[in-house]
Amino acid sequence: MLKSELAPLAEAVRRQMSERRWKHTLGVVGAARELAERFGGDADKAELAALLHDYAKDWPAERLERILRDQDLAPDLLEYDKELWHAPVGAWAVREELGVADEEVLDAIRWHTSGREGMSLLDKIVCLADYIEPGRNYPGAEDIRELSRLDLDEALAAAFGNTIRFLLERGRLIYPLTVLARNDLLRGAMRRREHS
Ligand code: DGI
Ligand code: FE
Ligand code: FE
Repeated sequence: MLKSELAPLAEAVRRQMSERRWKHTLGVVGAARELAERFGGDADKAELAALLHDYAKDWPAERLERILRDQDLAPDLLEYDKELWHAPVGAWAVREELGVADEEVLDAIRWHTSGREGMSLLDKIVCLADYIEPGRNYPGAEDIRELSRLDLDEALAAAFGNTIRFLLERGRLIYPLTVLARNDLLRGAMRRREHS
C-alpha cells in the first residue's frame, strides 16, 4: 500500500498512463521499498522515485521528442531508441508539473532506463526494481530476482546484460551509456568478491 501522503502524487501519475502501466508502477514501488530495506537505501525516496519513474512513459513519441529538443535535456538520446526518451523527460516533467525538487529522486528517474556510470544507491534500487517487479516475466527475470537477493550490483549488471543481449539479437542500436553502466557495476561486484 502507498503511504497516504503520496495519494495526490499517485493520482497525478495515474492520470498519465494506462491501467497496465499503473499496475507496473505499483509493482516497482513495492520492489523498490524491499530493495531499499535490503541494501540500506532510503525507503521513502525509493518509493517516491519508483512512483514517478514512468511518468512520461505513455506520452506520444512526438511529445517526448519536442520536450527533449526544447529543453535540451539529452540531445544524444534522439539518435537512439525512443524507449529511452521517457526517462529524462519524466524527470523534467515531475519537477515542472508536480514540483518534485529532490535531485536524488530526479536523478533516479532520469537514469532509470539507460543507467549511467557511477550510479547512486537510489538509482540502482529504482532501476533494478523496474526489472524485478512481480509483473515482469521476460526470459531471465527469475535469475535477476534471485541475484537481487544477494548483490545489487551483480543483479543490475546482469539485468543490463539481458537488455544488451535483447537489443543485439534484434539488430537494434545500443545506447553506449548502458554498456558503461553494466561494466561499472560488474567491476564493483568483482572487486567486492575479491575482498570478501
Ligand atoms: O519503461 P519500462 O518499460 O518500465 O522499462 P525501461 O524504462 O527500463 O525501458 C526499457 C526498454 O528500453 C526496453 O524495452 C529496452 C529499451 N531500450 C532500447 N534501447 C536501450 C534500451 N534500454 C537500455 N537500457 N539501453 C538501451 O540502449
Ligand atoms: Fe521506464
Ligand atoms: Fe518502468
